[in-house]
Amino acid sequence: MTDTTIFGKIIRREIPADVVYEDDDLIAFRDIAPQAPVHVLFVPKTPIATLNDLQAEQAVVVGRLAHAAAAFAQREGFAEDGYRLVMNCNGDGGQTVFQIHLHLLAGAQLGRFGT
Ligand code: IU
Repeated sequence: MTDTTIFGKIIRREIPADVVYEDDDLIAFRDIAPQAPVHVLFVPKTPIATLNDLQAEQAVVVGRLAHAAAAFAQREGFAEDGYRLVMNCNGDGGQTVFQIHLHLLAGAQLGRFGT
């Protein structure tokens, strides 16, 4: 199945993005509307609309996103200072693009989260 979202277009290079990492399983690029000095999205190449659609046998997909984000933080030198990983799900979670993705936020003392 093909990812029909904007992120699918980025994966297929149909639209540009500031790609910072890619491998067979995922792509990572800078968010166009950054919410922190560093704001990178880690997106699997497997189409999965929301976390609610993640099957047990696909759980490793999310693990790969987290591992790639941690590796990026270490490469970029801010792993020790810290960072935040966020996944939004559906309306109340604030999800706007329906291909699962992990937000990496860093580069400043982040505020507490919630409503
Ligand atoms: P959300 O978790 O679905 O709300 O996050 C979607 C993110 O995708 C959001 O932070 C947007 O700024 C970002 N984004 C992007 O980086 N490039 C795009 O072309 C589009 C959205 I559309």
